[in-house]
Amino acid sequence: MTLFRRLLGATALAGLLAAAPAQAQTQITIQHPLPGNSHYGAGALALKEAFERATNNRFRVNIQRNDNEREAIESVQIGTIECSLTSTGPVGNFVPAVRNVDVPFLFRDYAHARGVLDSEIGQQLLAQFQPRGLVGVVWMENGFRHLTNSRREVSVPADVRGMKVRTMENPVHMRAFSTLGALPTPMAFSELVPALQQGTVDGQENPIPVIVANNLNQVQRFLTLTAHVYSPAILICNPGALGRMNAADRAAFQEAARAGARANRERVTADEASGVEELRRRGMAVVTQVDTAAFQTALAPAFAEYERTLDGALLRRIRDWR
Ligand code: EAX
Repeated sequence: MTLFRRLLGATALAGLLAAAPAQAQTQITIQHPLPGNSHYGAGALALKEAFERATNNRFRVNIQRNDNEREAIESVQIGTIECSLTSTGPVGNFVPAVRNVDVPFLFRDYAHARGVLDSEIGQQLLAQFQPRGLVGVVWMENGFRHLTNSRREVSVPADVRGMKVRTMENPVHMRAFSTLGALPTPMAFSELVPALQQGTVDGQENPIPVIVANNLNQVQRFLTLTAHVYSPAILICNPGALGRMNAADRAAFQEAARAGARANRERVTADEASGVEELRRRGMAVVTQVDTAAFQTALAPAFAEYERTLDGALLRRIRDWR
């Protein structure tokens, strides 16, 4: 075959390949409310890298910031985005059973919380998402929440009396703060900083990783290490989006989500180790001597209500988990 014919053949083939569309990547959008340089950012990025690698880039994971968690979950429900990485803050409004893990002082420490959520208890809660048109893919972590405010040092329940405290859109948390005599004001995270700047609220509560990542030291003077509630996070996805994956890709996505959860928890652990010192360095007055027993005693009426209105048996099972 002459050189000319061979060149002609090669050009035609190149032309054919160029014309053939590159296999379209399937886009998966994950929204979360925090900066990229955060414990949520770390989790989402690890998931992205693991899933794109496992699928040879047949899938592309787009990570977007949306600091209105309820809105993001609604978008997952209607399918305008595929997934949301969110705290359980507003999740109980979609899957009521999740409110059980929002009870203050329910978890003793990180090992207890992570153990329960990774156990059958956590899996049974995830299974409750399907009937609500959502998929609970994996538990991630926000962290133990602490109170900050701009008015005074807080170390006992009486110190929060009459204080306007921003809470998440979460009736369990709101009940706790009203029981302490504070004035809980529920709002999305997107509204928090303006509300603190304008004095609409005096205080708020969040884990150290969130306070550090969002520079809340710039709008809050006092930090009290109340650790009053463990704040789980969760990756929630649209059933249709996951249903369109073949079995191997679905398994790869689940494995990537687990890798994301590991990276997220590692970041929380790291932020917990350095965050309080970092906030002191940024000028916050940190109260470490907190009368936790007094807060638990003051919350007794709320605990009694949770036993009645939530799943009392599940709460006991979680408390007894070892
Ligand atoms: O999930 O709303 C909140 O205070 C949450 O902790 C924050 O959005 C991270």
